[in-house]
Amino acid sequence: MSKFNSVDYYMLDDWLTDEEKMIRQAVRNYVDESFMPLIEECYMKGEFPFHLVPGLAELGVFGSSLQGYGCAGLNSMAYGLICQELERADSGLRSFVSVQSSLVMYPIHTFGSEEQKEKWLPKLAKGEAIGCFGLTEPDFGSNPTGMITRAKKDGDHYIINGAKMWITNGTVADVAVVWAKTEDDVITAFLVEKGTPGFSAPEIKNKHSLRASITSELIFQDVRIPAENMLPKSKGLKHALMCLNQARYGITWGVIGAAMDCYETALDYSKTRIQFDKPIASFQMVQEKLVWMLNEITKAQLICFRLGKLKDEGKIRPEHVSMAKMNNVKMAREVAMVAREILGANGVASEYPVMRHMNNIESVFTYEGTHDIHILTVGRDITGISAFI
Ligand code: TGC
Ligand code: FAD
Repeated sequence: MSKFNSVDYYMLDDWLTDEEKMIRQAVRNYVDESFMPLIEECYMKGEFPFHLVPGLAELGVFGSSLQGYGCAGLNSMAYGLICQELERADSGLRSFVSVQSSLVMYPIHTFGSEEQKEKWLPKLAKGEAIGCFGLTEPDFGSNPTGMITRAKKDGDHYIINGAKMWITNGTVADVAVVWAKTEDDVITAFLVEKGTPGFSAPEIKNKHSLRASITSELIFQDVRIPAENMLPKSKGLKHALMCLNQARYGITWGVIGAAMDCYETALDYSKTRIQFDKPIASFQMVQEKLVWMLNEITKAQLICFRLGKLKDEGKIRPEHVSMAKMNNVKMAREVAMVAREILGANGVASEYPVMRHMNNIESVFTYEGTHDIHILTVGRDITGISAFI
């Protein structure tokens, strides 16, 4: 049973239903019992603990907010709380679930044919298949519109050529959702299965961040796939961005978990670390840092609670998600840095989770739209002027 209690200074738990609290507790217990004892070693070795995937599936975390096909059909608050608990352990764990749920199952559910849904969704929900999402290319990250990966129709097949970069779970994925331009220049999604001739997915090794997560290149050299592997309702960048909205939503909650872990670690440490014959928590400058962390976490929680309600009421706009991703990831990045400071030299030790979170958040700051891209998205919304063109 987990000993962790949420950081909840404003008693926001009052706004959760019993079911939402129960789901959070179940994920919290699983993470604390099964994942926490392994994470530091996994991070150091650069491995993801794949043997825990069936346990995660049993909790219903894969495609948790989708309906049917073995998915749990939970609301957005519950999905957010799941992400929070996972990322309290490690951003790599939340990433795994974000990609599987929001970037693989969501597009198949939303843009796929009935056959594609029947074939993939139950397996992905049970963790019997792993997926990845290929949008970013070596030369097109923030600006995916420029992508050069092509899918050319050839009878009842498509032939794919190109490359994707920085793809979470690429090497281990059974199925890749790949975004490519068709001959009429429309960005479209295709399902490319592991082992298809001409398709390879080498791992990108030696990262300093998200080490407990697999990141890969995807290489396509005349990869011939059946025409029915195209997601028939996917048409244009907008549909890729719709998937990103789902994942970005999860990140806004997830990073609060990482920040909570940093805050709790710093708070505990400050009460027991003695300098000048007093616990460092007694020093005004340390108290200021702790209060600042709690204040920032609380503001981020308020954003998420409102965002979750907007999502469930169908009132959410992509720009709302951008503002939350922008605020909350920056918050977590800074909270991790201040926590590291409070721990002094111990802040860099692997005995404490702080520097691992700090390094992880550097990736989270960049992926799913960089911090600056989200600023410009909100800027475009309020001024009506696009800084992108
Ligand atoms: P733009 O003209 O703005 O948009 C094209 C069409 O899409 C609509 N749209 C959106 N729709 C849904 N959701 C959104 N978030 C949307 N943003 C825009 C827009 O209304 C338009 O619709 P229509 O009907 O007029 O056609 O396109 P743009 O080329 O100017 O690009 C805008 C920009 C820069 C915001 C976009 O390209 C962007 O978001 N870039 C960032 C790329 C990104 O986030 N990549 C993420 C890759 S996946 C990843 O990182 C996974 S990490 C995995 C893990 O968790 O481990
Ligand atoms: P660039 O686009 O080259 O940006 C570099 C810098 O320029 C940034 O600071 C950016 O903010 C700034 N910049 C760019 N354009 C503008 C502008 N118009 N105005 C102001 N500043 C600008 N992608 C996937 O498709 N699938 C995945 O599963 C995936 N997983 C990832 C996992 C990890 C660990 C990482 C690190 C990345 C992952 N990505 C994935 C890629 C990620 O989405 C991209 O890294 C991200 O979109 C940014 O692209 P880029 O790295 O090419 O940076």
